Amino acid sequence: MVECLVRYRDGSVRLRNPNIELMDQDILYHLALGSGSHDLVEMFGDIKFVCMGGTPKRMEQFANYIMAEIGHKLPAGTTLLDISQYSYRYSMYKVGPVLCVSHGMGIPSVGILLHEIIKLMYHAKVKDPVFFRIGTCGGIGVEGGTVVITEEAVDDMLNPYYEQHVLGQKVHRPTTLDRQLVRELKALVYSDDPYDTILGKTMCTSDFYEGQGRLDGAFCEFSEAEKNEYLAKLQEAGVVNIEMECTAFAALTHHAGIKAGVVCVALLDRFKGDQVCAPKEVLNEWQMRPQELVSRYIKRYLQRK
Ligand code: R2B
Ligand code: URA
Repeated sequence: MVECLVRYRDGSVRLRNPNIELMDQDILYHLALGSGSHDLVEMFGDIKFVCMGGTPKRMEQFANYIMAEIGHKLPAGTTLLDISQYSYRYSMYKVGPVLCVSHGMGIPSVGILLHEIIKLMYHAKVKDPVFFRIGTCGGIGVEGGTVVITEEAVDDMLNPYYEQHVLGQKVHRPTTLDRQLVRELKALVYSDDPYDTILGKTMCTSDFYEGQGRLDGAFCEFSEAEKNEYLAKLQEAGVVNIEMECTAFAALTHHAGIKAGVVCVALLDRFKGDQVCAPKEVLNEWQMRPQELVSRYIKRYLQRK
């Protein structure tokens, strides 16, 4: 029902902000794009998928990977270009219908990006885009290398909403993720994948160290026993992983009527430690796993067309 309110009948993204259409132009400052300076319909009108992940390098690598997977050819003599390079904030690559964007670390960073990417979808008249976050996380009783598809995103108080402070008021937006998308992603897990892919609750924090109960930050004022008790409490509540963006990602996409999913690979089991000590080659291989799953989804969609 909510979708009817926030999307046009043809599936194009409708902004819940009457101010934007009254503006002469809209400068998407952190993307180094603008509705006055760029033909956004021409540049982005064919987008179907927006894939976000933390680092510029990972998203460039995903862009190259998805290009090979969907058999997309760049025009002769051209190479992949970071469209937002002159923002010096985020990196963005377009591979046919797939937009690959880095979101940085944490809610403020992904939140700013989402405002501008959702407006980009609106200006470009994109229809029914699907957004994915392909990221990393800490596992709770979950081995390093395991892929987690988020069923429910909760904040660090286990609330299923994203709290933002607007004009000095607390605003709560539900972190609703598309259940069917979760099922579809799960159905794309192959029985012979050499790693586990699980579903569960993802907790989002605004800090990597104390905020995730780590003993190895610059400060720590709790014991190892207290840490483990806390993790056990999270586990009991159904939390299988912790990261730093999912509540804002889920809430803002839902508020915009956009279908979205979160797929992360665990870098360690937090019951076993706090430091990320897997070798670089292993981490690189693990980080491919969420990309593989999302790539299967994209390929299946494109094959059906
Ligand atoms: C996962 O990894 C980053 C912290 O290392 C953060 O962006 C996240 O959500
Ligand atoms: N990202 C996080 O936010 N936490 C971890 O433990 C690992 C990656």
